[in-house]
Amino acid sequence: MTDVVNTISGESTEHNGKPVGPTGQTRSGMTADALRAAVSDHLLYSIARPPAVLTPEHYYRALSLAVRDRMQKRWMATTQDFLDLSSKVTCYLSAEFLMGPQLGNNLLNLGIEAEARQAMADLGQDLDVILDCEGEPGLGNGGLGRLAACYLDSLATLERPAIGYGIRYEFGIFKQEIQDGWQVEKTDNWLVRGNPWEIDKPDAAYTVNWGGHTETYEDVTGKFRVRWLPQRVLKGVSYDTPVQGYGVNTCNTLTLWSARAVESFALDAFNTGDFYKAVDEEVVSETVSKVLYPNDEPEAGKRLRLLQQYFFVTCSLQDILNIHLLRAHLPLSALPDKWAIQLNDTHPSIAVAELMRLLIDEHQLGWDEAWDLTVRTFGYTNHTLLPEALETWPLRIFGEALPRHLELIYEINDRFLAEVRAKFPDDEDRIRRMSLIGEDGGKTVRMAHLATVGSHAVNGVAALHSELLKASVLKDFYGMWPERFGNVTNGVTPRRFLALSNPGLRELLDDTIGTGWMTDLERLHGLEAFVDDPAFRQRWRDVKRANKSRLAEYVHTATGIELDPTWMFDVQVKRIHEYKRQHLMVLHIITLYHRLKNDPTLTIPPRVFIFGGKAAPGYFMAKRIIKLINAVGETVNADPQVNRFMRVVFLPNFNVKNAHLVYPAANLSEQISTAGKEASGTGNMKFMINGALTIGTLDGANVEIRQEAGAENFFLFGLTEGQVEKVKAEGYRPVDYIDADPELAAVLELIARGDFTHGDTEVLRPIVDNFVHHDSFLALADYRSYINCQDEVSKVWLDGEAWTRMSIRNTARSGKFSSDRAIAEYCDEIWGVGPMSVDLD
Ligand code: 26Q
Repeated sequence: MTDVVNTISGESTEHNGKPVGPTGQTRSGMTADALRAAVSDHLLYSIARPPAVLTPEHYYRALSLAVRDRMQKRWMATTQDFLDLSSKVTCYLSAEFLMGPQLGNNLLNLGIEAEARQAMADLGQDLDVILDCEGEPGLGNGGLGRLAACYLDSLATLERPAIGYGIRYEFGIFKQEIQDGWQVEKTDNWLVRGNPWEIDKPDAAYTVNWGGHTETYEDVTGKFRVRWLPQRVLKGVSYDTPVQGYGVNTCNTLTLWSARAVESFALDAFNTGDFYKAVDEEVVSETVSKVLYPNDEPEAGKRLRLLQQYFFVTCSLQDILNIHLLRAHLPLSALPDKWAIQLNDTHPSIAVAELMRLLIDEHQLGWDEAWDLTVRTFGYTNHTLLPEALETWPLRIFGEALPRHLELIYEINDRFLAEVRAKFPDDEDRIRRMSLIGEDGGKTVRMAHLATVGSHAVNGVAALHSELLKASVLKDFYGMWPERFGNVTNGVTPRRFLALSNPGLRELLDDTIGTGWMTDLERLHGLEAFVDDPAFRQRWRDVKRANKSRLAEYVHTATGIELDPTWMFDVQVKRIHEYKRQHLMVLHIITLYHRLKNDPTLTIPPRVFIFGGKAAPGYFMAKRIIKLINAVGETVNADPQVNRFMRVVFLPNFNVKNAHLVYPAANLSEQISTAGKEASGTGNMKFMINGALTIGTLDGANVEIRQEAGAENFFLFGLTEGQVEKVKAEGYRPVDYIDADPELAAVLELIARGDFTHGDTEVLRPIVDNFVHHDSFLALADYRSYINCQDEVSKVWLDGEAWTRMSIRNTARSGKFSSDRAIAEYCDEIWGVGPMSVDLD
């Protein structure tokens, strides 16, 4: 490798004798030559390793830095534009952003994939190997965190000015290993190998107060004011990551806050000679952004979680106000005209009280004006109806941590309840139901109520979910302000979940309908014209087959299990939860096992059952379900009588990176939650876009998926939400279903007598007991309908041509589920944020 280095700029002007363009091109040039020179430069100046020791990992970092350089001008131009221009900006506040690997996505969005491949080849490297070096920042639990990431991609692609605000957890969601069939959690120290995408801004720091008490005082004008005297002070520093839109100059920002000790605090201790107290202080402060909490944790109601939420919310709001005042010195009264702040579930809902505090205590606004600005600025998206998942904080914990906020919440509540009384006189029961303070058990602060009262728009994430929201958990609020309630059905980005992860299908689409689908997914409808074209159907099948081989290879490496890519790939990947009913899918597997064992002459269309997903470490039943899957898998896979027809795989550590291999390889997508429990689901959309057929209940976005696909292209089973409620109200008795269905009884008996656990009858007893005595999510009530539906699936699978037609139609009709459509709806109906095209000059 020989580079000619320009002695003034320090950048290569020549590489292996070839010119790379004018000086400066190594930072921004988009040709293969410029990229190659840029990577060489970074290997020398940023990675600082001699050629003899370079590994693909080093090339990964050098290429990533070169790609980041290429976003820099766009990034700064975008940022400068929204400071200069009067465009309204969306701020998406989310405790989680599950971004996934960045390199491939950034190459795609910048339009330089081929150039990068060539550049790396010139350097003797395979781009795919380089891409595989990237780990993933696991800064989210699942759907909600990934949705935030898809929305950032769409906001940038639609040229909407936006900032994502969240937490830079030092440890993301744990890494899952499977040992002896059990989930084992390993810490995810994702930052150890550095993060080439972020830029730290130590100068952009905000103070965060905590604990202590409040006092009143008279200000210079004689006005009565409140002062918060905190017990602890720390600060948040920002780490910014560029979010490049596809095919546009817009490059937005993801700002993640990291907690630090306040220097002056540490210094005080140091000066008095107590060096160790100073260090201690630092250690305690830095724990705030240390670790992401798993959902479904019984222990999640921890003080530290509240501190995390307050920490990132106050830093974000201070940043917003700071930028606002910088923007041509706008008055605070213009806040709602220049900013739309969206609360991703209740996790950032303390923002309602915090903005009030900042406006009143720090910026001296009066209550009425502050409240008006607050409500007009915030929107709230709800992601769950499960009562146990609705966030509440014990009043004592809340008041000790945020004494000023508790006062503000009392005041908000008093004024709000007065409004309720005016509209619904003599209805004290309604007052109790709607109060921001819950009185059932110990007193609590109800965060969903706070978010609803403090926002001008409240939405659910699928049509059914938004209806149920209005009819159940937020019913009284809907009665109060019907105009606030709406729906925005979730979407997923077609860049990552089609173009990037399914290059075979991408090429077929480009050849068939052109490339416009990437930013206008409705154009997939153009595929309908090719459903009857046998050559096209053959290519469709070839793509799917290749994707299945790719996944099979990965499964073999990860688990040692061999898969035949001609078999049906039947997949359920998502967090493990009883309401999602992974155990219902296991009952189907055991049913087939039982049939095959009882009838040696029986043949069935061969299937691979693939599971993936993490269980919250403290969720007992979810961890048993993983054990159940692996126990059944071990038995099935080892039995020559059945393994000719079925295999069971538990794919360890399901995450965004390996999801890229999973969705494109699926024939059948399992979306089998109890109706009324899954707010939307987004995996269901990723499968559909990639041509899988869905077997599902009428839950979440499945309802709309079926509407779009057509009932004849969707395998429907199970009780509806209304029927579920009715069965429960009438007193659900799982044993009645067992007594009425000998096959179900036999299946449960196989588990109970230890057929999958080497005769051990204890390991899976909690699962059997749960089925028989509780079954809170009505798996047994839906069992027969599910099994019959699966038998129908197998029948259709036998007709390969019919299946292919249905598969094509599913993709062709999946356009609605693009996050571009969802973001356009948020922008038009909630945020009032229009496009701002960014000019590089
Ligand atoms: C709360 C308190 C303390 C600790 C953790 C949490 C916590 C963290 C994450 C609670 C919930 C979550 C994540 C929820 C989530 O992912 N919900 C899913 O959101 C998707 C996007 O809208 C929907 O498609 C899914 O239906 C919904 O389950």
